[in-house]
Amino acid sequence: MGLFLLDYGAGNVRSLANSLTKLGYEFEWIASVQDFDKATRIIFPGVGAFHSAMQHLESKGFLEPLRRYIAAGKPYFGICIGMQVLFASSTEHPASPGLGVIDLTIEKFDSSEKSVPHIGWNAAQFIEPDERARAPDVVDANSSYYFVHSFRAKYDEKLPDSDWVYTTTQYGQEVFVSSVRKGNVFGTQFHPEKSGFAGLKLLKSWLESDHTAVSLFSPSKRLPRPPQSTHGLTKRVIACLDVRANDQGDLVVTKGDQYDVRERTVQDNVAGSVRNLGKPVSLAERYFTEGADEICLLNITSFRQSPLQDQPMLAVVRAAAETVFVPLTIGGGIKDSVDPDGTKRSALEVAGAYFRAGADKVSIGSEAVIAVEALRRGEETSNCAITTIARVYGSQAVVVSIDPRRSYVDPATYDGPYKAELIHGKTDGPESGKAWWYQCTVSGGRETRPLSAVELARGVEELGAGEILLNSIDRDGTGKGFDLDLIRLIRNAVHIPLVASSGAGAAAHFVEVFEHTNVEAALAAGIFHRHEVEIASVKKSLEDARLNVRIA
Ligand code: 1PR
Repeated sequence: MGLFLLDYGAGNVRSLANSLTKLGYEFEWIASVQDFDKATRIIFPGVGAFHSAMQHLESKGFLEPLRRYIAAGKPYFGICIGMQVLFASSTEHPASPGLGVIDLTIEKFDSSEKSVPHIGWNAAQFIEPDERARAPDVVDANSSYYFVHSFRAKYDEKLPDSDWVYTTTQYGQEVFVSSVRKGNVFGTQFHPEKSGFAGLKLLKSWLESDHTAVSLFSPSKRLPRPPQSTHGLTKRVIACLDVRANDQGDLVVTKGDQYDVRERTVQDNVAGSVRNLGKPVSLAERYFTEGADEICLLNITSFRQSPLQDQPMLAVVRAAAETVFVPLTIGGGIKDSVDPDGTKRSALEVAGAYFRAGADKVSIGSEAVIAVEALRRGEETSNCAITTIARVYGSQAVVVSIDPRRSYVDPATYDGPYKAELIHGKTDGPESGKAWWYQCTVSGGRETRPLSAVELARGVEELGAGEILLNSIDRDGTGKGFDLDLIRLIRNAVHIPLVASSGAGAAAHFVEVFEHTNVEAALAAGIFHRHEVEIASVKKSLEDARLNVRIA
């Protein structure tokens, strides 16, 4: 089979390549205009921004060959931006038209009633009830697929080109086009290469389907699809791996108590060796098979060296991406840096190396604090890591990891800048009479900064971050449950998705955080590493509590 992949150098295309290898398919990359003639199937795994995708196609001279390839009736499968480029235009960049195969427009989600980007696992519904009887089955309406995007084509059955719509999905109160299909052309807004076994199955069905038969299928009757009272987006359960070198120089997964990752001697509480809870790649694979919706790898001592010199971490990502087919977030050391030989590396370059290795999102910690401090001083921030990476790869690829610590004050006398953010201990609890605000830290909690977590969250949203990973140094490793006060405070401050982290000690804590705060995801480390709670039992508890989850 002349299967070719179209890559324009932005974002994680390795995961699709890994999925195809896993399925036993051989493929080539489109390298020249002539390859369009050789190809009998093309997959375009578009990632990043609509404009950069179109610009790259144009600068490489691929626009016309791609148009001709599609017009010739040869099979094309566009993923995410690879689907969006089929449309006439996108409000993401009005000056940059799309291929115009589908005469509909891509617009931004409305963020007034929900977090944007739309990140997570959602369902895809066939637009016609009898669709499966008439066309070869590619999408499975009973599966969840992984979405990560801020722009979408709103579904409107009255528009003429709506006969392209194959499935729709609901997010908040908006129903949008989650896949298109007509003749030789298929496209999904979601990422099959990141949708676990359901995604692998979809890829296999498309690769095996007889596209000449599909050409005969051109439905004309489109049904209205009014929004239902609830959408199908599931709450995500994330496993986090804190990675660092141990005293022998091996890269291990470790886990701290309030960020202290060294064993303590019982007698005199002296710091011992770095806790070793396993190997990063095999643990990541374990969490994928156990049903984690996402996996997060944090290089927790990244501040000590240049990340691009830190080859072992890139190798970990590369190896993990070969066996993990759910999203991978990589954090630690995403910043401008200088190699020992004097070579300058921009944060964008560092992030690019991780995306090419197989990461879907990068997580920025210390640099985000520095950037928001600069923003508050009124300085130029357009070149900060968050903004530059979001510009090229899309804001959905940029997570900010916040490491706040409670800063206690006397509630009777405190008159500082964070008065409006103060949390007062419950009168019947151990913190009765106390009050605190949440202070930002950098370098893994080693240094506190004069900035509150609320200010940081608002600042990073303004700079272009697409998600917040909200840790709590006070709760980390304690098993006391998530810090709901902190989570509510940040939830009310921003419109981007929020991942609650630190303190999970039982499946019930996940139920609690989802029932009492409006977060999109919750993350744990220690309980999963130590087999105290399995991911499946967390999902079961959430299901029992009638929360929407993906059962792998
Ligand atoms: O500052 O951009 O280089 O990023 C460094 C990253 O490393 C940040 O995301 C920072 O949170 C993380 N980090 C640095 N030091 C530590 C440490 O533990 N000593 N780990 C550290 C942060 C916290 C969570 C943890 C949850 C859940 N880890 O990610 O996994 O608290 O734990 P639990 O379920 O066991 O309670 P940069």
